[in-house]
Order: sequence, then C-alpha cells, then structure tokens
Amino acid sequence: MRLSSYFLPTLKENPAEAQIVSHRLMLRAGMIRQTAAGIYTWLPLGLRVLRNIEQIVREEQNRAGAQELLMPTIQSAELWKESGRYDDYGKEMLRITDRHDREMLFGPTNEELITAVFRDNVKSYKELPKILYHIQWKFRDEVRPRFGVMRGREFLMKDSYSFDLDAAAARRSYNRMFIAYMRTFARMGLKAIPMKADTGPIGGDLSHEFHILAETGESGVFVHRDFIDMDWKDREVDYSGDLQPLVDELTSKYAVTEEKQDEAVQAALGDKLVSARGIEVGHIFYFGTKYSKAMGAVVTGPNSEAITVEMGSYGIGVSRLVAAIIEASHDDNGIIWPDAVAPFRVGVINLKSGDAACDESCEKLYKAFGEGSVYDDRDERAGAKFANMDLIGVPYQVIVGPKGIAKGLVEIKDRRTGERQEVSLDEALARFA
Ligand code: 5CA
Repeated sequence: MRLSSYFLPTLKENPAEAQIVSHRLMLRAGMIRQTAAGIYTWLPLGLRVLRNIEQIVREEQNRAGAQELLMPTIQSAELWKESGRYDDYGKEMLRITDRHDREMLFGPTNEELITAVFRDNVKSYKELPKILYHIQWKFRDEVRPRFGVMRGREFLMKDSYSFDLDAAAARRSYNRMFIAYMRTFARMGLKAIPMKADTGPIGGDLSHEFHILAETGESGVFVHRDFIDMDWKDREVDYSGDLQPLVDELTSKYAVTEEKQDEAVQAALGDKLVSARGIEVGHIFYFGTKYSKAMGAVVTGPNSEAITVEMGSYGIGVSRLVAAIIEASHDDNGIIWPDAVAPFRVGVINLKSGDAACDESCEKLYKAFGEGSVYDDRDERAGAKFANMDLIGVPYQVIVGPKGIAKGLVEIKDRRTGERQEVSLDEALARFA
C-alpha cells in the first residue's frame, strides 16, 4: 500500500474520550471510528488486523476438527422462548420487531440457533461428534460500553458449539477447544492464562476463561506465579490422542477469576499468589443437556434409543483481541504488532521523496515486498514519517535516504527493539521479499 493514497486518518493528539492505551492508539492510528456508543467502523488499517486475527482463529479451529458455517445475525424470538432465555436475557438483548409484528432479535450468542440447526439435520449417533463454529458479529446492549472495541455493543466473536453422545465425549470436545485456544493465543504472541470461571447466562458447571494479564483488564484474577512463567508453546499437540494429560497440566496451577476465589487455597499459596487484572479474550463452557433437552436435540443411539446430546460452547472475542494485543504490546511511540497479526509486515520509508535515486530504490523494494508491505511515498518530513510508521506499529522498517543509497546502503529498523542495522539494498530485498 502507498501511504500517499491510503485511507489512514491518523490523529496527532490523544482523543479525550479514550481512557485506555489501546483505545487511544486505535483511534490515533486510524484503525477505528465510533459511529454510536459501543459501535465502530473498522477503517482499512484496523480491518487488516481484524482479518489476520480472524484467520489465525479459523486455522486453529479447523486444525482442532471444528467445521465453519455462518449463521445470521438476526434471529427469531421463537427459538429463545423454547430455551427459556428470551425473558432471562433481559435488557442486554436488542429486540426488534419486523413489519409483520414478528419478534426478532440481534443475536448476542447462538446456542439456540445452532441447537435448532443440529436438531433439524442430525438424526443418528453415527454423525457424532461434531464441533461447528462461525465468526460473526454479535450485539449486546451493554450498560456501560467502554474502552473502545474492548467492551463494545457490536463485536466480532468466534463461537463454536460441540455435540456429543455422552459426558465423557463432551469432555473430549471441551479439551480440544481448550488446547485450540492455547495455540490460537500463543500464535498471536499472547500469553493467555486459562482460569476457572463462572458460567453466567450461558449455564453449566465447567468453564474456563482465557485471560491476558494487563493493568487495564476489567476482571480481577488470581493466579499462581509459576503459571505466569510457564512456557508450553513448543509442546507437540496430537488432536487424535488423549488431550486430558495436557489439559490437566495446564490447569494444575491455581488460576481463577474473582468469582471463583478460594480463600483457603489463596492463603496457603503465600507469596506465590499473584492478584492481577485480566482481559477476557476467550470463554469455554460445558453445559451438558441444558439446550438440547429444552429444544429436543435428540439422536437415535445404536439400539434405537433416544439420546439427548451433550453440548458445550466456546467463544473468542475476535474484535476485543485487537485491543488486547495492543494493551500487551506498545510503547510511548505507538503500537508494536507481533509479526503474526501485523497489518503490514514491513514498511518502506523514503527519506527524500522526489530524489531520483531514493524513489527508484524504494519502488524496487516496494514492488518486491508486495501486498504485505506499506510504502511511505508522501512528501513529508523524515520525522513525521518515522513517527507515523512507529504509531501504526509496522514490525520492520526499511529506511532509504540519499546519503546511504549513494553507497548502495539502506537501514533496517526493528520496531520492537528500536535497533537499526545498515545493510545493502540487495540484502534488504532478500530479507523481506
Ligand atoms: N456462547 C458463549 C460461548 S460461544 C459466549 O457467548 N461466551 S461469552 O459471553 O463469554 O463471550 C465470548 C467472548 O466474547 C468473551 O470471552 C469476550 O472475549 C468476547 N466478548 C463478550 N462480550 C463482549 C463485548 N461486549 N465486547 C467485546 N467482546 C466481548
């Protein structure tokens, strides 16, 4: 992308309405704009990051054996009356009436809808197990939408739903998602800690929330210090094998949300106990037959008996992750994107646009780097270009100036460390092409 033509409305000043750093930086870097309380337009730069995150989530869901479909945003109230949640959900549900006076709603989650899809289309035990998911916009009329996309009213969620014949099989599906979540967040450069959690309006009694520790987190969490230092990333994961030992290991240390605190255990932990704030980026639930029973999701078993299926649901806050990654990775100059989610992997900075040698070398670099790169070809001061590239967080920058290029040299800057290295133009080409 050429910055001279890119739609990137950056801001020089900190917007007054933004209380936390990720919200400030998303506005300043021209990633999002608010259109109503808790409702945002994703500008081109923000959308690139959102799509990258979505893609990692998708790849890890598929790897774990989940299958993608796409359910609508607007649902019929009928289904929610069947489960009993239409009244329970209260004011957080955005209720809509269509021209025929039928009650509709903008989906805050999809347990009912997917259970109906399942019940109407799956009849035999032979078709189980199944894990189905989609990545779709949700609406929750939050009392206090705040912190930008961190707690929005409209937000992008990945939600998966598992269907199994019995509780043991449902636990295997839960474990698959558990491990898939650990892999997903690790690929984004995040350390997510699984914590025992409350189930709230979704229901059930087994549940984990995945938290990124950050001062700005909305949840109070308590965690064993050793967990924070634990590195499990390079572990082989075989989804066809038994995942229970790995899940056991990853839940062996004390880690709970505020609601699940155990005073006695915490007292015994002494200075091993860390009390911190967390950003909830994922939440998984096992709730057995709560929805399948109410809605008649039944399959025929091997002896022609009727089996009410066992279910779980598994959410990831895709749009919230954009903000969570920024909370975890920024400095005074702006965002520092982990490579895996960066909107552009490399940026080319032309220190003297209009200078024939600089222009020619930059064009060559930009052409070789392709779609995943951004080229600052604007007629701006060098300082403004540096500041802008740092603000939008491009992980590597290739800086081309008249003095260096006369000797065939350019500089490569690492956004994270700030280190600069002088290399030949050819070497820069080879590094990022
Ligand atoms: N049906 C279940 C699992 S699919 C469910 O809805 N779980 S949830 O309520 O915990 O939401 C899943 C994830 O969506 C949360 O972990 C969080 O990361 C994200 N999320 C929830 N509410 C919001 C919100 N208002 N703004 C941004 N992200 C949110």
